[in-house]
Amino acid sequence: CKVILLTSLVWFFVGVLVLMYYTECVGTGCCGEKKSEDHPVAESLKEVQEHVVDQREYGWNFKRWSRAPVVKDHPGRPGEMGKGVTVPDSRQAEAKEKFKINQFNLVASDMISLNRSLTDVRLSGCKDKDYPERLPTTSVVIVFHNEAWTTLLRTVWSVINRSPKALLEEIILVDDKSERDHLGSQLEEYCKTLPVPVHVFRMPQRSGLIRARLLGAKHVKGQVITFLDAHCECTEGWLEPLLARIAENRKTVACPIIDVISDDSFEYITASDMTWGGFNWKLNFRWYRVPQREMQRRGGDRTAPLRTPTMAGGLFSIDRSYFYELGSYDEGMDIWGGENLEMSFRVWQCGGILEIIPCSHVGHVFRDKSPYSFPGGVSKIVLHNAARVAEVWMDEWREFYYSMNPGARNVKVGNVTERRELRKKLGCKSFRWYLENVYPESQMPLDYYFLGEIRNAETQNCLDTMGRKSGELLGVSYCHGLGGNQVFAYTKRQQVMSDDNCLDASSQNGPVKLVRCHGMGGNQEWTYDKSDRSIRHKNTGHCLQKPDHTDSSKPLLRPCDGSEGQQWVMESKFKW
Ligand code: LR7
Ligand code: MN
Repeated sequence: CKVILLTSLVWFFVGVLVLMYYTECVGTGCCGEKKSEDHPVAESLKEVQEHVVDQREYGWNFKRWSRAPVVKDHPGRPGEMGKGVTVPDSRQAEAKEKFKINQFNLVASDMISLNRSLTDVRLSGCKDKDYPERLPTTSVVIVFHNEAWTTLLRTVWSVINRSPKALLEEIILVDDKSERDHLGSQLEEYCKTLPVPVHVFRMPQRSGLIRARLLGAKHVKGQVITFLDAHCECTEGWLEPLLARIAENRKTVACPIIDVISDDSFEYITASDMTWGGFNWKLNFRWYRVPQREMQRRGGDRTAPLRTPTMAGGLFSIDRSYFYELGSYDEGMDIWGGENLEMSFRVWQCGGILEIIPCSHVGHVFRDKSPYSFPGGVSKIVLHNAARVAEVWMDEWREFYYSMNPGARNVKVGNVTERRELRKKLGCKSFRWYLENVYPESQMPLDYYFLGEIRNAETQNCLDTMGRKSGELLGVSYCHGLGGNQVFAYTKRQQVMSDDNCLDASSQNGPVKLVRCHGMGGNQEWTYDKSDRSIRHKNTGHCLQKPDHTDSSKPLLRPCDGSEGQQWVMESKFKW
C-alpha cells in the first residue's frame, strides 16, 4: 500500500510540474516549434538582413574539416604558378582556328596541365583568418555546353585540389546537350577515375544554363550549392570563407572575387577587390567602383564581406534549402542572360544578402564574344530574359529598360504570373526600396520627372547620344521615336541623363558633353523650366540651344534669350 501511495504521490508531483511548465510557456513560444511571430518582421535592412539565424533550426550538418593541401608547383611545366604561356610560331595558325570555336586560345589551354599551381592571391589579412572548425558541406554544380576538355577538367581539378576534402560532397556536371565527342562517354569514364564523386547529368535537349543549373541543383546532396562556370580555376582557400559566411547566416548568397584568366595566354590575373556589381539601363551586368559608404560600413577592412547590388551570376554559393525557398530560378528564361540580375534583385528584395567575399578568389576565362549558338537569335533571347526581370522585379523602373531597348517591347515575355506570385508570397520589397537601401548609386535615378526624348521646338530634332562614350560630345539628330540613344531622364537631382552618362558643361559656351554621372551637381546640374521650356545650365546660367549652321549635330550652350531654338519639349511622360 505504502509503495503504491508513494508512487502515485511522485506521479502527482511530476504531473503538477509538467503542467506548471506548460502554462508558463503558453504564449512565450518556448515549447515545441518556434512560431513565426517569435521573429517579428523588422523593417530596416539592418534589422532584417543582419539577423543571424541559428542554423541548427534547419537541421544542418556541419563537418569538421582541415585545410586542403597546397597544390604542388612543377617549375618546368608551362603555365605553373598561374603564368601565361606563349604558343610557338608553328602552332599559331591552329591557335587562330581554335580561338574561333571557343572564343579563347585552346592551344594555350592545352599546353597547361590540368592541375597547375597558382599563386596565393589573397590579401595577407585573409591568410590568417580563422574559420569555424565545422562547416556545412557543398556540392559544386558546373553546367556546360560544348566546353573544351582542358578548361572543363581544369575547373574540376582546381575544385578537387583546393577544397577541404570533408567539405566537398561531390561535383555535379550538367551537359546542356553538347555536340562534342570528348564530352560523351569519354568524360564519364574520366570522371570515374577522379578521387571525389563527380556525376554527369545530361539535358535531353539544349535548354540553356538556367534550366541546366536547375537540373544539377536537384541532385545536390550537400548543404550548400556552389555554382561555377565550366572554365574556372579555384585558388587556395576559396571555399572556406564562402561556406563560413553562409553558416553565419543562411540567407547570405556568397560570391568569390572573380579573377581573370586571360583568354589568350591563360595567365591568372588578380582582379580588384574594389569593384562590385551593378547594371545599366539596358540591364547589362557591369562592374563599378565600390563607393566610399560601403568601404566605411566595412570599417575600411578590405577583407570584410562586401555587399554588392548585383552579381555576375556564374560563381556563387547558396544554402540549398534557401535556394528553393527563394524560388530557385525563373524557368521561363532561355539559354543565357538575365538570371544573374533576377537572382540579385530577388535576394535583396526578399530579405537576403548578396555579398562578395574578398578572401575567396576564383579565376574565370572572360571572353569577348559568346561561342555558342543562340537558337532563335541572341538579341531575342537576351531581351526576353531581361524583360522577365523587368516585369517581375523592377516596377516602374522597367521603363528605363524598355526605352533603352526599344526592340524589347516587341519581344514576348511569356507568362510571368508565377514569378509575380512568388514575389508576393515571399513578401518581397519594392524596387524603390532596393534602390533606396541597397543601390543608391544606381544608374537608374530614384526620383525623376521625365523619361523620354527631348525635342527642339524649332528644328524638331532630338538630343541624341549617338552611342558615344563618356567624355564625348552630345549630339542631336532627326527624332526617330524609338528611344535608345534618344532617351533621357530628367532627374530630381536635376541631371539630364542617359544611362551612365549625364549632360555636362564646364565652361560658359560649352561644349556640352556626355560625362559619367557623378551625382554631385556641379557641371551636371540643369534646370528645366516647364513654362518657357528652357534647359538652363545652373553653373553658367546659360541655356541649351539648337546647333547653328557651323555644325548641325552639336547642341550649343548660349546666353538664355527665350528664342525657339532654346525651347525643348519634354512632354511625353511628364510626372511633375
Ligand atoms: O546554352 C548554354 N548552356 C550552358 O550550359 C549556354 C551556356 N552554358 C554554360 C556555359 O558552358 C558556361 O559554363 O553556362 C555557363 C555560363 O556561360 P558563359 O561562360 O558563356 O557565360 P559568361 O561567363 O559570359 O556570363 C556570365 O553571365 C551569364 C548570364 O547568363 C551567366 O550568369 C554566367 O554564369 C556568367 N559568368 C560569370 O559570372 C563569370 C564572370 C563573368 C562576368 C561578368
Ligand atoms: Mn563564363
